[in-house]
Amino acid sequence: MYKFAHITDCHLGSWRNHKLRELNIQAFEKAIDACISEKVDFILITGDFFDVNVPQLAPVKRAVDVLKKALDAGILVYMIYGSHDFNIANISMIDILHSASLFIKPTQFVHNNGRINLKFFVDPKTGAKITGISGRVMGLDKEIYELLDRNELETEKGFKIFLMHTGIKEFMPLNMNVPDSIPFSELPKGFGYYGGGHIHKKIERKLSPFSIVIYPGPIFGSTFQDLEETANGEKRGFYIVKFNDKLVSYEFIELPTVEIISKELSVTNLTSSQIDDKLKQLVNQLDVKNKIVLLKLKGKVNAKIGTINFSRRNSEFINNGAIASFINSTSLSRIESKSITTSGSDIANIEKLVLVDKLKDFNSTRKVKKSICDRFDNSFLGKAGEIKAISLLTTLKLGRLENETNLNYDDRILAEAKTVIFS
Ligand SMILES: [Mn+2]
Repeated sequence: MYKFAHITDCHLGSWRNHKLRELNIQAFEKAIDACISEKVDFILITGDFFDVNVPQLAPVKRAVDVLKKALDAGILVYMIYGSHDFNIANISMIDILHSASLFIKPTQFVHNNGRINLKFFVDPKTGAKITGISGRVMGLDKEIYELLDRNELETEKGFKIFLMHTGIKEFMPLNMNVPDSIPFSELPKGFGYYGGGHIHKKIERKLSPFSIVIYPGPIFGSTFQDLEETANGEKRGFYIVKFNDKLVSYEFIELPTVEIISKELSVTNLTSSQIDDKLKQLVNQLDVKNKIVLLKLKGKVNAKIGTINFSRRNSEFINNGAIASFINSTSLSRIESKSITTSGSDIANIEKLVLVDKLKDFNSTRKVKKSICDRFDNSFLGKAGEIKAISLLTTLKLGRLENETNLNYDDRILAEAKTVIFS
């Protein structure tokens, strides 16, 4: 009897918050350590190994160290790419790891009379026959599925594994919208194991006693939504699967994670200070020590959302021992948001008119010292405010540099925006 592990959607390097980034990498390290102590024969990774195609080097080094550890223990890693891993125009970090033979990419195919023939990679130790299709940005892998010569794959003998980084329409959870999923009919039949990535949820679908489709879901998660779902009971981990010439058994290995407090606050009809009072109350009430705090504000409010000091409340949660705190106000809307009608000669002119109009009802009504109010007014109202608003808008419109990661881009724009605001 043999066994393999199936890990997916590691998104290494994700999270700007360094504690969350660390927890994510640790989850991967724990998963590989478990594979080594369980003495699995090989490991499958089904894409989104990194969060961006050129990640920061610190997480890359950690990833390389861990992959090397598995190789040194005699465990081969088979990996397909996910939509996050690469960029069609450039060389990606994952390509460099592949060039260094840290993993095998079982996705070779040839075009043959308008059809696509996928090659099997035979695992030297177990004889398992592995093939797969990498995920493509914007679901461009769909074309490969459509042209696939399934018959050739289906007649191959042995224990066969198919790796994919795409959803399968029929098997997606009802509440999930995965627009670029493929129909199950596009997959070759008769494989012992279909290993999926891309879907950030754990899905098991038994097709017959000796055939199963499994999406392990991410090892930790890379978005707020992922963490929200973890808080609501979604388990995070990976699979260990046993087989001989057929599928024998499969087991989900949960990776322990930190506790997440996820709350939705309905703040309909409240004013800014009433919303802030609610938040202060939570700061005092909740035991957040070593937990992640996710607060989502919902409703139509009477408030100027911009005047609520969310970052202050976030830091208070952190001071009380939270690992990370996020107050999400993107679902809030104003009861009567005033619309502005204007006309101008070009975009820049219209933007300027809108900003000037908006600035008219902008003032420092907060309960702070007069000297601070005066400084604020001198800097943000009237002509000075107009210039600041326009240059801030210009800064926020700056594009990403070639090969700049999301993280570096965000940091640069934030730094430039701060310079505009505080100059
Ligand atoms: Mn993913």
